[in-house]
Amino acid sequence: MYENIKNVLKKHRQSHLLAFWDQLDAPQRQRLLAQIRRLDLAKIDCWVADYVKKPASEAISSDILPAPFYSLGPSDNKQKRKYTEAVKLGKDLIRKGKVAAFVVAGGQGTRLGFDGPKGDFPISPVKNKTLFQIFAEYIAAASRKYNTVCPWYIMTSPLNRARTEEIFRSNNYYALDEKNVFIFQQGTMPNFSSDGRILLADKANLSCSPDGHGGSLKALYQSGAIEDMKRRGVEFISYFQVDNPLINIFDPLFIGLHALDNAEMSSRAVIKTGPFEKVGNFCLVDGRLTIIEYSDLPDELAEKRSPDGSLTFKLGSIAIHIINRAFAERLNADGFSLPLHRALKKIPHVDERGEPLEPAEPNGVKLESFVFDAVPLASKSIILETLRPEEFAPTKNATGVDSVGTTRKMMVARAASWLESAGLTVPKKPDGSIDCLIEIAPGFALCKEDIKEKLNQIPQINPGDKIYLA
Ligand code: UD2
Repeated sequence: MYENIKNVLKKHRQSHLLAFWDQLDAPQRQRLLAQIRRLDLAKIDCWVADYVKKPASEAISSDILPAPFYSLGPSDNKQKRKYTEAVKLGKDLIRKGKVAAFVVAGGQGTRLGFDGPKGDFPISPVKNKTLFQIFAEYIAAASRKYNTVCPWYIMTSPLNRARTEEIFRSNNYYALDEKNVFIFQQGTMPNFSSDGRILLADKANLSCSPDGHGGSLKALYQSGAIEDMKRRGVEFISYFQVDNPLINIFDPLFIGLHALDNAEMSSRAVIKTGPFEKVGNFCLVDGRLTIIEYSDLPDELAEKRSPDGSLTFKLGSIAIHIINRAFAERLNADGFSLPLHRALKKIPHVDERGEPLEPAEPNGVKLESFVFDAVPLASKSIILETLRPEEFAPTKNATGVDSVGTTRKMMVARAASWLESAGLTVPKKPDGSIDCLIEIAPGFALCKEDIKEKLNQIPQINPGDKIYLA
């Protein structure tokens, strides 16, 4: 066995993986061999050539146009009827238990200075609820509202699966039924030196990283989540990211339009704040709907303007999708693979003498896939615009843009706008900013329409108040 693997590694120029063999005990040797056996070395040779050794400078097509989309409100009477029909259908599908929630939560809170799964980060403005708790309360409230069971699938990574499970257990699954919460783990990819050698984390273990949120499509299948959905009769997967507490997980209009149009994977969009906002761009590439990440869109296209002065590529992807369960199944049955994206990173590893290295500068390459690269594989795909203040407040950074502070502020602003739309008064400072903290629990209202039924439960709000509506 050992000799055989040694020869195979030599053929693929990865012999160094066994460099410390003589220093390992029997269980370490077994573990290392098991890790090596799981590698698809022929594929890895291609990745090294295509992505690791050269920055993937994929020739970008010259045929790139802005993508068509459904705007916030219907454009004419015909579309108005369609939106009305879609809302009705969407509600019906939720009620019949055909829609599941799916959050990709493999990421850690590192960028927020938080040591743990990002989903455990406390974010709500009054009660300091964590992201996981907010989603759980939303799902519980939607299950009550539609008198159904909305199952929740949670993708973790090897970095945080055990901790995430522990968090859910110790919080009693946030009052959800444990049977309806399915936590699973995504796959990994080996990390490389820039000359294409797989790095060793220590003498007995390969250095690996989560395979990106694109790995979710395989992980859903391999974990048995898809099978579980099938058993429950789930047909639509509502995909969202762990960092966005404003997510409207079950939006009847979005679900209904997707279903009416027989789409396989659809997306929500916001109008970008500027040409280089860090979101994907919705484009038609050679006639196919494609999401091009901000870092990959050539500057001249990013900055291109229409005659009315607006950005030509104005639609930003906020990583909210409806994915048909059958689409995910089909991709897996076809043995699909998504393109890989390369990132130069600081990767701790052991050097050829077995000494641990903690690099101060990027020293290696991580490869990952992006879920939105599955959009062009869908037979049909729609885009529905959404209002940023209603549905998108990503918590990416400790301070500045897309930070803890901006997210909390947007949570208060959305709550205030819902109350104002019901005719209530929210105290403001002379500069127009909101002069109180308001938090609306999902159990109180899932959307602004729900507020109107609760008017008698809302106290008068005075400047400086902290109001929690539950
Ligand atoms: C993502 C999108 C960007 C835009 C933005 C909106 C990419 C490359 N870009 O930016 O276009 O839509 O979000 O907020 O996705 N995750 C895993 N496993 C992994 C990697 C990520 O579960 O291996 C999860 C992570 O926990 C998070 C989400 O995927 O929920 C997005 O990851 P990110 O925060 O790294 O994405 P970002 O900010 O680059």
